[in-house]
Amino acid sequence: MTDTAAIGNYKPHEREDLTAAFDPLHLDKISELARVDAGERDLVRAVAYKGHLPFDGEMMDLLPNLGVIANYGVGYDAIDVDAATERGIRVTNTPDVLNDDVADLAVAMWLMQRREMEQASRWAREGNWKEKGEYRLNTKASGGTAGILGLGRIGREIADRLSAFKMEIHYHSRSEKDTPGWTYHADPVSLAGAVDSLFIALVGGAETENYVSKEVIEALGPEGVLVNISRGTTVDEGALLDALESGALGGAGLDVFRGEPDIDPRFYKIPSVVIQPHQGSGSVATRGAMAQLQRDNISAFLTGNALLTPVN
Ligand code: 8YV
Repeated sequence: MTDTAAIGNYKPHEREDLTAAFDPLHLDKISELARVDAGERDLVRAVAYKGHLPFDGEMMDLLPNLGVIANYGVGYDAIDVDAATERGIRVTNTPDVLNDDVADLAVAMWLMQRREMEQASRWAREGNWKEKGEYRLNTKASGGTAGILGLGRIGREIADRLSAFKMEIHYHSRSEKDTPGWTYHADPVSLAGAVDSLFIALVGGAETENYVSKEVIEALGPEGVLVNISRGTTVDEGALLDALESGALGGAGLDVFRGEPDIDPRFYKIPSVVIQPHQGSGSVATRGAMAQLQRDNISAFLTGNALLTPVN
């Protein structure tokens, strides 16, 4: 019997660390909660949550003594925070520790797409270099104009990296920031029209659903590239696929998709798209830091101390 539940697709070593810290009840999916004995559910005060399946008020009501949901991840769009707040449940996330990895992956996908690195690598492995000579010419990456959609912590890390690539930085955010030399745009279409590379670093959830609309994609245009490391829900994916297939958009680097991992198979057939399996934060070091921060938030709650990274 335990006061903690670990819910989600944890890796074996993460499970072991959670077991050593809290000896929690382990569930792979939130839907399994309903099958847990009510007496056992009544004891749960803390949930270590991982994954993107919705954790809504109905699920929270299955845990009448729940006090904290500690999310493994900076994005907590899977958790209904309003429902949690109404029930007096605290929510925490894992900000900052993943900024470097996610920004690195954004820039890497951008370079891969512009320089056709995936195709060029395959082409060399298939023996074409020796047989046919030089690989075909492709698109220069450095020295252009970059747009950052959502200038939060990760957006800034991307912009800082792109500055080192001699890019002119433009951005759109909820408010104008104190960023000398960077150009603010009051709306996303204006931003997309001013740049050749657009990086999406928005929060997920209802407020940003389809924020990258058909108009934004069209404004980016046939020479443009769209990079998304936030959430698939931020993009009108049907419009994105249509634009990529017709050449109305030059290319994309995508780490996130609607319905992932069961993504739209149309993506697999488009050579101008770099696909990554939502691995932005996926280095050993960063995932270790995220898991540690999640456990530290739970420990703080259970010992009556201030939460380290509260959301509500
Ligand atoms: C996931 C993420 O948490 O932090 C986020 O918001 O999307 C990722 O780091 C990770 O894939 C585990 O689900």
